[in-house]
Amino acid sequence: MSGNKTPDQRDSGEALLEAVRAEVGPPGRFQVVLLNDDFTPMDFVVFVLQEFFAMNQEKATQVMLQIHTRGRGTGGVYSREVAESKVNQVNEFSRQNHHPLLSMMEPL
Ligand code: TYC
Repeated sequence: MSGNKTPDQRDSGEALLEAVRAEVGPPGRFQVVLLNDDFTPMDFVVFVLQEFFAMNQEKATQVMLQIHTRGRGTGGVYSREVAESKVNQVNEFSRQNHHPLLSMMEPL
């Protein structure tokens, strides 16, 4: 039973957890960055931002225009695993649709 620990067992469990946390470090946060290019249609980028980054049409249009004018923009910020998955999904979806749109992840 997990709810029946002596005070000493609780102390050693917390100490162990703290030692493990010190070893692995804080959970990382990663931003998924989309890059501008000269060929991907604007409406395709808006669609990607809506489908993979849960933006509404207005927000997706703003972010797409920011990427278009400034060269890059952020789709979202996630754990390492989720950011890796977003990058793979976006790049694969773009490739399947014959567009050069690329995303990458960056640690924050
Ligand atoms: N620059 C592209 C065009 O003029 C549009 C575009 C926006 C492409 C954002 C990629 O991540 C991107 N059609």
